[in-house]
Amino acid sequence: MSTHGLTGTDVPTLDDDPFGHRILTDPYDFHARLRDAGPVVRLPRYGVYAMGRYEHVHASLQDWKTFVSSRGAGLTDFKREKPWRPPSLLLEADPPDHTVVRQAMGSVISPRTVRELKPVFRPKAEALADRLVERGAFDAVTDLAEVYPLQVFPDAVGLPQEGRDALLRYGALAFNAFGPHNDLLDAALATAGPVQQWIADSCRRESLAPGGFGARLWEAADRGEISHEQAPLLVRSLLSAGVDTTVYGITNMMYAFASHPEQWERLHRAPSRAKFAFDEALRFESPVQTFFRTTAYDTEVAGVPIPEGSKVLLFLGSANRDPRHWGEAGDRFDIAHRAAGHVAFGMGVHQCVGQPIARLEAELVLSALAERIRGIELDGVPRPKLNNTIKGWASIPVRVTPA
Ligand code: QZP
Repeated sequence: MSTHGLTGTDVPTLDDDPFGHRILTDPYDFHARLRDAGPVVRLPRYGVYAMGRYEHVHASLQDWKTFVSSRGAGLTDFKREKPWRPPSLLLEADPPDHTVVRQAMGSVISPRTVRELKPVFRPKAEALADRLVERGAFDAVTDLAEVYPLQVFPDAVGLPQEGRDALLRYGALAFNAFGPHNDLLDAALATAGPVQQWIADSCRRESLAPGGFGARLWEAADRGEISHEQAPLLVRSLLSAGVDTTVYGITNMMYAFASHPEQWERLHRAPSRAKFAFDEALRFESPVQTFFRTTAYDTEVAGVPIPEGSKVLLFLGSANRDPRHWGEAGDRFDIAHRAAGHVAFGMGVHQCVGQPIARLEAELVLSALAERIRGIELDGVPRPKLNNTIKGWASIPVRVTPA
């Protein structure tokens, strides 16, 4: 670590590449160095600032006036460079514009509308759990985490049947695009054309089945809550943020359990803890590891000056293990932890609006498995899946003992 003078104050500097394969594969040593280096650190490789401690990540997420989203939640500063797609009206917007759109999305995805999905989602989780237990050995990613969300979510949105494989590829593209233009983004861009076309087509009113989240967003436009020009972009937000996030959330939860069999035994004895176990898994290995804000004016965090127009990389996955907040237990997966307050869903005005759907999917899958499975263990070496923003696994072979 070196220090670099900026307006008279020394800002710690780290030369690491947080978007390189090594740190994306196993970020936790880097997180500890980032937190120990200081509350605000410079990453000269990308000309950005970074925060890894819970206190400052949390505070910056709440402070939407200073740390704006309208200049992009990725490395690209929308004020200076052209975004790769028209900006999201939700993610890449600030109040008061954001507030209107968020309200419309929040009325479509409400605790009530999501509660109505439970009887639709539950039997599919139970049927899948039955099949997997029957097999005894399966891949927790390709046979479970990549399967279940796609069995329920596209139908809930009302998407066309044909071409749904574009959803995961679009997610990989969108989440890589928050990072630098590296090999991972290049690989996603190579097949992006038809994927983006399918997404755009699916956001049109004619494509969306009645009664689904997509149609309901168009109805919100009919009621004047949003404009008809905004409706397809809000549907696009569902498709950008609603698939990979839940796939990786279920993936990482299964990884946490497969690598901590004693925690599974506790869950099996009390499957109603599934809800809390999901939060602990999100805290322990956060699917969305990082995203950016941009400073709207010259500011200061913990005495460190940050000039206007700086990109600030917030390490959610690091905040969620920071021993300054969680104690030494922060690095341990323990379903008895009180994981409340984690920032895996963000915090503040942008906190995940789809959260009730994600929770419903994860809890149904986990409780269905917890009731049927007494023991779980790794049955091979898990293979990581690399992405500039979202952390997960390509394969997690497991073996299970039926209850
Ligand atoms: C992605 C959108 C963790 C977030 C970056 C996930 C996300 C949220 C919203 C959108 C995309 O509105 O397109």
